[in-house]
Amino acid sequence: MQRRDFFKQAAAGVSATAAVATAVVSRPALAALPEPVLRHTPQTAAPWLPPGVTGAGWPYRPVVTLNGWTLPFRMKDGVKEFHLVAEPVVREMAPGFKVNMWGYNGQSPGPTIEVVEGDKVRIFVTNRLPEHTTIHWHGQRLPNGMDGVGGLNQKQIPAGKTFVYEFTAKRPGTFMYHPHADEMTQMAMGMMGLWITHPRHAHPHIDPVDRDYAFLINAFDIDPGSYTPKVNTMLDFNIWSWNSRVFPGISPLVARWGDRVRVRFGNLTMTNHPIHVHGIEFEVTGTDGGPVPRSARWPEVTTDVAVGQMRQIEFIADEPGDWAMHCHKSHHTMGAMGHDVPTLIGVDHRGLVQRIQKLIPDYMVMGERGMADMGEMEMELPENTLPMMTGTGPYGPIEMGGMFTTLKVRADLAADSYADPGWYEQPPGSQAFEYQGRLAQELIRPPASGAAGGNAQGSVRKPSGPHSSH
Ligand SMILES: [Cu+2]
Repeated sequence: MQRRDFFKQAAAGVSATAAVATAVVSRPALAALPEPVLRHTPQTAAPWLPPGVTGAGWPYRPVVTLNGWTLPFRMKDGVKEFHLVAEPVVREMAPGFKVNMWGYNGQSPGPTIEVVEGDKVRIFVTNRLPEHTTIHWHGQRLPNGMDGVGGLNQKQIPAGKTFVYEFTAKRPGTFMYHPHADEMTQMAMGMMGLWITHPRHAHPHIDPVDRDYAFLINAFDIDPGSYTPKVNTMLDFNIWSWNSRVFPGISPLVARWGDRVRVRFGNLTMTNHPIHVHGIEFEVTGTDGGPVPRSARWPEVTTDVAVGQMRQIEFIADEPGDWAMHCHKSHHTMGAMGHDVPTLIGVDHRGLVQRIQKLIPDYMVMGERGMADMGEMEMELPENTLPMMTGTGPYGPIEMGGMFTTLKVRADLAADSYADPGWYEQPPGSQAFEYQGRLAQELIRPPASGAAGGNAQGSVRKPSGPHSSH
C-alpha cells in the first residue's frame, strides 16, 4: 500500500490499524514470492539486460524474442528467482485476429527466461488454469525431480497452487519450456516458452554476435470465425505461426550491414519445418543438445527443424535488402481461409459466372488463372480470421501468411536499433525489369485452354488413379 493512500484512508476515518494490518500481511507474502511480471502487448520487446549485474559472463548480448519479451528476475541470496503464471490469455495473432489461448504471464508463448551458465535458478509456477499442469525444462541438465513430467517426476500442479522448481543452468545453449501434463491440449492452446543460457566464459564453439533473435514455431487449428483453438487436432492444423504470431503480424529481423546474426528457433508443432533464409548462407551453430563443434558445420540456406528440436543458426548480414525468411512448406505461409477452393486452373468460366450470379449474387470465381488473385481480392471473410494470402509490400501484395517474415539488412542502422527501417530502396539498375524488345507472337498470350495448352489434346492421358483396375 502506498504511504499516500494510508494517510488518505486515515483522514477519511478508515481505521489506521486495519490499514497497517494489510501492509503487514502483504509484506512477508511479497518477500516469499517474486511478484509476477505480466505483459499485455504482442509487440517485440527491446532486448533486456538486467541492470547493475557484474561478473563472469557479463554483460551478455541479450536475445530479442520475436513478438515476445524476457522475464525479469529477482536476485535472492545468490539465486535468480522467476515467477511464471500459467493462465488463460487472449493473444493477438495478427492485427484483427485474437485467439483465446493458454499461456504464461499474459501472453502465448510465455516470456523468455535468460540466464548465464552456472546460475542457480528458482522458478515459482502458479497455476491459474482450470486444470492441473507442470513445466518441463526441455534440454536442461537438472535433478530428475525437477524435470517436470507429471506423474513420473512430480505430482501435477493443481489449479490454484504454486510449485517451485530449483536447479543450476549447467549448459549454455538454446532451450524451451512447456507443460508435461495434458500435453496435447496445453500445447495446442499455446503453452510454451524459450530458455536461453548464455556462456559464462569464452567458449570455443560459441561466437559473440551482434544480434541474437529467438522464436518458437507453433501451430493451431482455429476455424475461421471462431476464437478458440481445437485441442484434439492431430495433424490438420490451419494456422502456422512463429511465437503465436502470423505474417504480417511477425516482426522483421533487423540487422546492420556486416553484423554477425544468430537466430534460435524451436519446433513445438506436430510436423517438421524447413526454415529458409534468402540472401545469405548460414551455419547451424547449435541445437538443444549444445553448441555444434566448428568441424561439424556446413553452409546451408534452409534447415529442417523436426518436432521437438531446436536449431541455432548464424550468418553475416552482408547483403543489404529486405530478404524473405520463411518455412519452405508453402501451405505454412498461408492463412486459414481459402484452402477449400477447388483447383480451377484451366477451367473456362466465360458466361458461367453471370448465369450463377442470377441465382447467387455474391458468387465469385477464383483460380482459373492460378491463385494469385487471392492476394488482392476483397473477399468477405468471417470475423476473426485471416485470408489465405495477405500482407502488402512496396510493389503490391506479398501473397503470404503464416510462417513468414523479413530479414532487413541496412548499412545506415544504429548498432542498438531494432526499429523497422521500412522497405528497402533498390539501387538504380539492380531490380528485375520488363523486357522492352520484340517478342514472337506465340510467346505473348497464355495458351488458349489454360494449363493444358492449346495443342495438348493429343497428349491428354486418362489418370490411372483410384479408378484404375489394378
Ligand atoms: Cu512449416
